[in-house]
Amino acid sequence: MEQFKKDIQLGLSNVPKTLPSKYFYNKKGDKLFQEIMSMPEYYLTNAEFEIFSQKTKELIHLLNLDKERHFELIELGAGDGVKTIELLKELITQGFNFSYLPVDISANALAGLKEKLHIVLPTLDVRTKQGDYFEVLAGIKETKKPKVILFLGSNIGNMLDDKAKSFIYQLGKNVLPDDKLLLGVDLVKPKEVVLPAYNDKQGITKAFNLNLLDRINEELGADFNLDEFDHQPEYTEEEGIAKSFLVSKIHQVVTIKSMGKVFAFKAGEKIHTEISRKYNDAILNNIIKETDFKLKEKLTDTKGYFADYLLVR
Ligand code: AVJ
Repeated sequence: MEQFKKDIQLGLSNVPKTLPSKYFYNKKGDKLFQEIMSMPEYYLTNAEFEIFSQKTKELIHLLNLDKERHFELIELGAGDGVKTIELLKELITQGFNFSYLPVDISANALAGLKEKLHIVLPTLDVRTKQGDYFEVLAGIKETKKPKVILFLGSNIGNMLDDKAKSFIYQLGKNVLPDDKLLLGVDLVKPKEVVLPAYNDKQGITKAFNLNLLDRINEELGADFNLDEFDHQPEYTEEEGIAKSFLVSKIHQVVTIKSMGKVFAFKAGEKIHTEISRKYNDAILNNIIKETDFKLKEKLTDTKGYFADYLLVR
């Protein structure tokens, strides 16, 4: 709560104003994101699901795992696990000896996932881990078991490249030298495909973005009028970064009671709430160049929208 307050205070004092995208994911935000993932415009989910369901055997082959040795399959930000279940099923069918460790900040999401896995894959050893990714990884490094880390869904895309660099570097510090990383990323492509994914006709993405203000209202006692803000996505293929903004429709002043602060918004003033980075080999190579990870292989969907990169050292 205190951190939330600090981050909001800092973001709204910035010029231009910003708010951190990590705060999208409260209970309502989790639900809205689930809805986003099933919209026709949000091609990312289907594209990565296609890779996991159609190229499962190839993926397992690339991972080059030892059937005789128990390993840990760790998923950072596991969410609903729909894609991963395709992989889990095939690993079980092929007789691999492993545990699945979904890691998430949301205890809610983990409980739902565990319940689902218990029904669809009752023999699977599932050990949910709630908390910060690095804390969790540091805690399981000691097991000395071989590890495969999954970081899917282009979740890394919410980080600026410098942040992504230190994230992957940190990841490397928290696993053993032979451990593998499977990184799912959305690929750079024309705006005709990308923009609708962040600006759907039903307005779900808009509601997702506005929910941030609603959360500040509820948790910090603010009086944002959600009707007075618009949702605005931006993207150019040249830059390769989708950006989401909330735009104040009018000149207005918002009070955040628990902070004892007021913030003024000019008509047309934007709050930057999210980046969704898109990638290609060159962008990713630049990100990992100062880490000891290398791109080993990539699997893409038939449309070439999305890629799962295998990174090894
Ligand atoms: C969960 C970060 C991959 O950036 O595409 C979806 C979040 N935001 N629609 C993305 C999101 C708006 C999503 N990630």
